[in-house]
Amino acid sequence: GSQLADMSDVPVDWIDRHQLQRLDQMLIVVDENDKVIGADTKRNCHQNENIEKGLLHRAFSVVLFNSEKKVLIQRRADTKLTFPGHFTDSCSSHPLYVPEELEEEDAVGVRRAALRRLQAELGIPQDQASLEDIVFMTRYHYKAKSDAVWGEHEVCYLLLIRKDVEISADPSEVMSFSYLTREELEELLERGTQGDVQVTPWLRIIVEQFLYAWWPYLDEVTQFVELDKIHRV
Ligand code: DMA
Ligand code: MN
Repeated sequence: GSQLADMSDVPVDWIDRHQLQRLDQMLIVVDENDKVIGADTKRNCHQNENIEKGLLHRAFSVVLFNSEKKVLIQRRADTKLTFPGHFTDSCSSHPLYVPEELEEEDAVGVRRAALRRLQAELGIPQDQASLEDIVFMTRYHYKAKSDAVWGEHEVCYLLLIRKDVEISADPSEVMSFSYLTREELEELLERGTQGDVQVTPWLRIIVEQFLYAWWPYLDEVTQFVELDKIHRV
């Protein structure tokens, strides 16, 4: 009946071509101490079947504050493979298994990857954010399912930027974005808890485990830098 007619309207390739192509990118496979042990595709790294066997990859999250000390929050595009339509941090992704992004001295490889994605996802012009603007704060190790097939299992580098930038977001990555005060972010997480909106598990981790503590001290935030620690969350 009408059920079948409705089904035929659902596009089979609901994941857009852009996201599909990105599934072949090679990510950095690490052990629980963030030591590089190999490479695997974005596709394999994000399948729960592999994650359950222990597959773990390197990732980063950028938290960008503007000069008013508001934080940039984005809503993921509906075409994202994992956590579509969820509210999340300013910009998250993965360093690739290429020499420039594998370089570990001063976390420069991860910071290069962050710059690459800030430009691609948020359209931040090259002259408005540089490697020096990106502060590596700490790492956390977490696992989270998106649905029955896809999920995350990462050692994630938490990166901080304080800068006023121009944004022209790529709609195939980002549905919308806004700058929130601490109170507004708290409210967003509460709406997430109530089930009114969807919030990525890593946004909640970042805010509850780190940002609430750092926010009052943003001008002296380097006191919270932990170069060797990996938080297990
Ligand atoms: C992956 O983010 C990284 C974290 C910290 C979850 P993502 O799914 O936004 O990556 P990408 O934009 O590369 O698809
Ligand atoms: Mn990932």
